[in-house]
Amino acid sequence: MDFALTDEQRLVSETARRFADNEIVPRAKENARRHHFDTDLVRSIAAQGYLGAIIPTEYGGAGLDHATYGLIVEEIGRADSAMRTVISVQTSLVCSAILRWGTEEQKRAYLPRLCSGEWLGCFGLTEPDTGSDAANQRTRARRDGDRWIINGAKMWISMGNHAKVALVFAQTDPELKHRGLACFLVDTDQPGFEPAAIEGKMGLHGSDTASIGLDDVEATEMLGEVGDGFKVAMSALDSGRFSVAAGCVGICQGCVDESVAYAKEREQFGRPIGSFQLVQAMIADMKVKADASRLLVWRAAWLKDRGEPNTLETSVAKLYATESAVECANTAIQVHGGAGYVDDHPVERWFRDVRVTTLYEGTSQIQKLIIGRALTGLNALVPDAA
Ligand code: COS
Repeated sequence: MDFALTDEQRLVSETARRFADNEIVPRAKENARRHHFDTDLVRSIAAQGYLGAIIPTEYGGAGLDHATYGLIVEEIGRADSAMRTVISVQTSLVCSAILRWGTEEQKRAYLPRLCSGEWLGCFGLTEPDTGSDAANQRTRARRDGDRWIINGAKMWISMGNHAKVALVFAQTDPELKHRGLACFLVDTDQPGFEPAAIEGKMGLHGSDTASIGLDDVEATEMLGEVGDGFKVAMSALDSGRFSVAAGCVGICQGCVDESVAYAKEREQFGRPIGSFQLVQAMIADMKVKADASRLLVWRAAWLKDRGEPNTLETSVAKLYATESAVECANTAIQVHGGAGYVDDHPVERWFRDVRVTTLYEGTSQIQKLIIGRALTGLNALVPDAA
């Protein structure tokens, strides 16, 4: 499908594929087995420029377009969703929010350090009791002279144990509902910022996922103004959801490639299982899902690069690519039979890792709600519009 790519995009994609095969794939299985968040590997990814791919060069990024970014994320996503999650959070959620909402001073202070990997960032939106209803933040912020004091808790925060800077969303005035939210830039290196690793995850074992207690945490900076917090979160998620979708294209494609290779090699009834039409049908289903997902990701990228509204198209891509990747990982295990049930083949890890993609950065149901609202113009959460 690379007929649509420029020479530069093809080169970046091939380079990312080589990097992923040489540096990430050999470590992914062991990191998952050991539940190890591989900070050395994160540094290598940063050295490739992948943490700041879509950030302008003047702020330490690589200055690439979204289409090229999507190609990089596809390759990293195929290699290891845990490392793809690092890129999604660092680049799409944290850096893109600072780029869009930060002052010039904030951009110069934060972006070069985040793009280079000197600092990791995390995105503190979700709470123990606040998931899909993101506007209903329980975390509170009160002004105290020049600073803000934040109290509350965050949940399911990727890189929460390793981040130096946290975007913390908090309510400044509950009466104002989503218009009272603010997005604070929080230095995690202070008393009261208390992350704890979440144990027992189904997948993403090579990823750092934390719950965070916030006990009189101080902040002196925010992105935008008081009241902009919800829009900061939603616009960042427009980028985050894009990157999750692109990573899932990589998983779909990986499932096709691994299944074809295995089906040509594995013999039953005296011939390669790939010669049986029922196996070919499974491979064909995965191929269609991989190609369709990729085209939806490219459409969203194309709109983003033209500066056009793309929330609807991003949600379509996220919904389709994540659901497709879940189905492809399941099907790829079926093609591999018993061999797919152990981690000798990547399909086992993909199956466990991919399950979260229809949950995080907005569940599939939330994507359908966004799509449905956009098409009908009706919003059941506003009483008189239902
Ligand atoms: N970009 C910028 N602004 C946006 C936006 C976007 N993509 N989407 C909505 N907004 C704005 C709206 O324009 C509206 O602005 P006004 O106050 O000026 O009217 C405001 O935000 C509120 O929007 P809306 O009424 O749609 O908010 P809802 O409370 O109904 O919530 C959903 C919308 C459900 C879509 C939102 O809460 C959501 O995405 N939930 C899922 C959260 C999520 O993905 N969590 C996972 C985090 S893992 S990192």
